[in-house]
Amino acid sequence: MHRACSLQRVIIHFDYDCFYASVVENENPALKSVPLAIQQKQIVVTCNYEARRRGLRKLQLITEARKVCPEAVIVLGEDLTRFRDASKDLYNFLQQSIWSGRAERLGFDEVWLDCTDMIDYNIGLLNLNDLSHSFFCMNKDDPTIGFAYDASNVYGPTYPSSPCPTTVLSEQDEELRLRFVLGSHLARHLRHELESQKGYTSTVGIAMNKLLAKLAGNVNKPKNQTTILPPREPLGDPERTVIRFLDDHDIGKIPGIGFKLAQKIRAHVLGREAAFSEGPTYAGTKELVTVFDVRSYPGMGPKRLDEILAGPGSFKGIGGKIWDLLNGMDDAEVAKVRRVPSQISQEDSYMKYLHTFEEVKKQLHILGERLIRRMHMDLLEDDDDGGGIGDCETLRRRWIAHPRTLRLSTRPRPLSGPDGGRARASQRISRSAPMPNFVFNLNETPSTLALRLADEALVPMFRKLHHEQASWNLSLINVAATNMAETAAETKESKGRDIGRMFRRQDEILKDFRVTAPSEEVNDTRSAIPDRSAAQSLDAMMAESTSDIPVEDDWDSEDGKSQQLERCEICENAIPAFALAAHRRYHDLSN
Ligand code: DGT
Ligand code: MG
Repeated sequence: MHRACSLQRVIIHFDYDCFYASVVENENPALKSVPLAIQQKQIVVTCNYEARRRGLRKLQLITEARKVCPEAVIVLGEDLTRFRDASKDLYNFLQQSIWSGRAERLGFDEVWLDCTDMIDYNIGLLNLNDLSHSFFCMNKDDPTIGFAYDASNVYGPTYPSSPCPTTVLSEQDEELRLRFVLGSHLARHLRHELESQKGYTSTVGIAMNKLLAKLAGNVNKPKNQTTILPPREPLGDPERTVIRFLDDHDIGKIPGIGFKLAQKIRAHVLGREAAFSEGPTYAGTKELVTVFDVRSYPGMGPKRLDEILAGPGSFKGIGGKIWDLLNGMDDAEVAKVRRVPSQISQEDSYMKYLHTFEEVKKQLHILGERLIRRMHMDLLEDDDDGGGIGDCETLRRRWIAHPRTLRLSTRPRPLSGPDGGRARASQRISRSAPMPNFVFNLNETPSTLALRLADEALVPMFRKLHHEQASWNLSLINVAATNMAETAAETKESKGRDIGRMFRRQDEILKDFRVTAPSEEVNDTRSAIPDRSAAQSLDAMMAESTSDIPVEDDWDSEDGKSQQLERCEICENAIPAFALAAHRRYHDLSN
């Protein structure tokens, strides 16, 4: 029953073309015609297509890139704010264009949309006698909103690229084909809207599930789309399109099969460990082991995969799950749009010691200010009510959620091993406290609020985490706003407490009594970041660059989720965050 339903789904996957470079180009259109590379640490994380034409590649060392294309414009992209903001804007645009509320992001530049309901509705509107003059309705409440299209033909490239003349589609596959014809036109429309309204081109895949939609997009890059068409049945038939499509892929390229799983499968098929290609960044495999190689390996199936993949980190039924993926089956739903992020965090990494207390405090202020700015971007919305007070921009905005907890995490740099070599990266330690209410005050600048946040909350938290008086050897500091309390109930009708309004009212009452200080000089936060350019070995640099460039999860970096440690204020031991409450009870009992 469930599988039958999932066969009907129409999923569209977006991958924005050379995303970071496009963000920079959109800020400065003159860069569109020149080779442009975006640098993080010592790596080109992406480059535009003009640069790619001249031999630049993603994840190339900057030194190499300068040799290959000395004329390339290299822009520093370590501050992710502009990319995050653009990503959020594009995501909002896409999710508002569809009906299902199912729009899921992956990183900053990929989005899946579940368009099944729109396709269902528009199939119902078709005049089967005149498919070439169809109209795709984008708004059920207003039948004039939408676009004209030719439903007798798929738009853009397809897989297979042309139908096999001998294949006769079953009635069910004919129906499916029509659904994907409509999906292909909807994808074209959304791509074009994204380009004309937002200035971003994208590469799109249209298929019946998330796995296939993502892989389909890779077939024709950039600025293009690919639709996977029937025949899709019968299951297990090698002529099935999906099987043929997947069979050529390297096993490691299948979403859901991570690096370690792929290595285990490769080792089983090859009968030995698969060799790696040497490289400073992602070490790809030298040896291609395709989905076909695995599927057709004697005795291969869910049970055998269970045996191969057993071990730490594997879950019950992993073999069946991976076997499904190898057969193009993926029942995973496209996640629903979330109104607010689960948490917001800002972090920076440091190459050098933070020697003095003033340096630490400055970093906490910088990160605090960035955090407050992000909270404004992600957690404020226009207040229709207007509040009726003043005409200042900030006064017309209100909080849609309040983070209740402020968390400070640091990552002490590991000591060198006995042989003098670098030890593996150490874990983060963190400390949480209630978020002070004053950060929700919209009448103060983020910089002013951040000074207070640093003085009154972050510095005391830092002191509790680190007892040394000076020369802190930290590789990272992260400040986070967590434990979101949504204020969905705080509508005009609601009786809930709206901290933003409370400050506004207070501001109105106090305005005649306020003494205004001369505006404070706001530092350029970027220049305050400790000097990263100090001479260091390439090895050290790469170790930093691979581990410290934030992983983009949610709208934030959060690579320390796995094992947060907090310091017990009584015995000073580092305790896993989840166990801290129980640990405190232990102290209570022993008193
Ligand atoms: P594309 O999709 O091939 O046209 O090019 P991009 O630049 O959109 O590349 P994509 O989709 O793989 O990644 C999206 C952005 O994420 C990209 O603009 C830069 C960043 N990014 C990708 N891979 C890495 C990585 O390994 N490390 C870091 N720090 N950033 C990365
Ligand atoms: Mg991309």
